[in-house]
Amino acid sequence: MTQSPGQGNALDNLLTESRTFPPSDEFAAQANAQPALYEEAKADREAFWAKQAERLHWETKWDQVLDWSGAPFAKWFVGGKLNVAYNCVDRHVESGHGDQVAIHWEGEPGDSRAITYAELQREVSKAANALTSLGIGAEDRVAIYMPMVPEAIFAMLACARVGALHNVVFGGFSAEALRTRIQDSACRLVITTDGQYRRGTPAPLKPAVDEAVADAPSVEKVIVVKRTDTEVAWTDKDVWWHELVDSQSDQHTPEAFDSEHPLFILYTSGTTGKPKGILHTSGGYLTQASYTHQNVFDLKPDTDVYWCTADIGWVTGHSYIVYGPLSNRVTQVVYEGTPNTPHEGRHWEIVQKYGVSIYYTAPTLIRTFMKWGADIPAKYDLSSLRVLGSVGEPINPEAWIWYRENVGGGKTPIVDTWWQTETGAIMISPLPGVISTKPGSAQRPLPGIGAKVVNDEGVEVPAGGGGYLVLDEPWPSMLRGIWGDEERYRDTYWSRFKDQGFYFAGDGAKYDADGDIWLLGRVDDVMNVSGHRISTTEVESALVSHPTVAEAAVVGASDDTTGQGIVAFVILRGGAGADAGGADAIKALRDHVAKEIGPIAKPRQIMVVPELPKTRSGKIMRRLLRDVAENRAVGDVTTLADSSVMDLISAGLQSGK
Ligand code: 6R9
Repeated sequence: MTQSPGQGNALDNLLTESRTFPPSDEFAAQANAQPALYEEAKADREAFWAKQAERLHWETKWDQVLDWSGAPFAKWFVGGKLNVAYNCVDRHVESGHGDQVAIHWEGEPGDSRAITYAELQREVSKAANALTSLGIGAEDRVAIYMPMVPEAIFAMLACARVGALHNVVFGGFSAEALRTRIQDSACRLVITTDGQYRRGTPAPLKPAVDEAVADAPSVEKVIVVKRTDTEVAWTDKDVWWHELVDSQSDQHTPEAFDSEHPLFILYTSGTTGKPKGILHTSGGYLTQASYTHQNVFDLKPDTDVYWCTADIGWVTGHSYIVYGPLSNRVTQVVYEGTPNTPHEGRHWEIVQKYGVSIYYTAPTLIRTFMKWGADIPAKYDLSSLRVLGSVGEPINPEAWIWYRENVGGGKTPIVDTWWQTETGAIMISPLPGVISTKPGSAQRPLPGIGAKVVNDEGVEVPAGGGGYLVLDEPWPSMLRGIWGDEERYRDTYWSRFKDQGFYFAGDGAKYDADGDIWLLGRVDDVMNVSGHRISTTEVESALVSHPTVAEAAVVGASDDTTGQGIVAFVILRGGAGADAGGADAIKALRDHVAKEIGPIAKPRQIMVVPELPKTRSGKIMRRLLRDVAENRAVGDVTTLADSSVMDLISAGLQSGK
């Protein structure tokens, strides 16, 4: 990376990442998305979305594309009726693709199962009949607390089929987290497993359900899938999946529901302690999930093998494992386990085994792969890969390049997809085959989507300027509110730019000279050092571009002189410990950041640590690092994937002193 001559603002210097990767002629010629898509959407947005909705089967066609008269509560495809599960399963069987594999399921211990669309239809029908037999129907809420087993997907689709709302709770969450999520949406049913595999060993899961349900009187029944054959306590609410579901008829006639019929609630954390139940509905959600999946990943249902490594506990699993892909008649891999069980090449072994052609993962995992070394993917045949995706956080250019070179064979387009639980589907991303990709930038809103970077007053900033990301047009898969809390919905997303009517995403962003959008992390992660706005992500990116650094997390710690000071936590490559972080090494890193961004971004302090605190979805918990940086007692660690990490960090720092 070279530096451009001083432009006054430290941020500008990072945006000198100027490498671009145009699509090959060959890719462009066969791409689903063509440049005209942008023009078409611009000419008439509603007509564009109406055309996209035609990709689905509607029992009754809508009579109005968008009703925004009750803003900020949107109604899309008003008057239309459809069944979401029918669109994801049955219609593919009816069009003659019953024998196509829908899911290549790979269990952590090495067991596997290929599920065709015909089989998926039978499994989902049986599960839907089971729900009906328990009296579960339209508008009822069902909590799903399961590892990545096929029954989790059957359960989600069965809910959709009978019009019940699923509330999927990540299997790594605690009993307490499960209880609050069940209580808030008053679930009548919980679907779970006896246990789940965690790094090669079965761990019990049902005890957490027992604990949660003991305090959640709305729950009438608990369906338990046998996965690990772990001994479980049994209550009179419990029923085995294999006893209840397997005895049902595999025939079930789906009922068409209103386009705005609620499809699911998914809880996500906000700025307060109480998680927000994000509500999504049917027709608009499925339209955008389907459209984005087909165009952003260039899916060819007859030839591609797609793999999204997310868990169904997160929105990425909802939109890009279940609804988008299945509505597009995908053949996909679903993997139950962790990426290093039983070895660090597990993902590449799976890519090779199934000939995966589209692979979608998170930057945190890419950086972990970097840490493990390029020699690991090099041992496998990854030549089937043709599109790579990234989601969840900004991807630093170094990780992007590493991903392209070492996973994508130096040829695959990488789609950096920006979106949120709230947006339901991808909003900002390059379209492969159309846009020259640029490492580190999500680039531009998809056709049909309105997104801008604005300043404090809500005025769009010029090229080169930074500010807040807003969405200035309603979109089909937008959230329809926060479950049971209309006021919080209005406050959180619609009050910041009330006059302009913009949706406030909570992310900082910037335009580069080409007008491409760079996401700079959550606004609360933006530091202010001597009046300069510097994103934690930018400094992290600079640190990670140094050859000795494997991973970095940066926080703004309060500073008497500068307002905030930059404190960096780094993991060195090859697992080098704190002793490798001598004064010279630290100085080299500080100088490197100064060179990459500017002296203003030089960390006040750099600490070498063995691990970083991450949530179960892989997001770094900067709040905890800020506690360390500001010499406070470390706060609540219950949402960490591994709560002992903070002890490791503190111990390492003590001994390093
Ligand atoms: C899909 C998902 C949403 C937040 C979002 C932003 C960050 C997601 C990103 C990205 C930069 C990307 N984020 N994708 N930041 N580039 N490509 O992750 O949903 O869990 O709700 O998180 O994640 O900060 O606001 P969710």
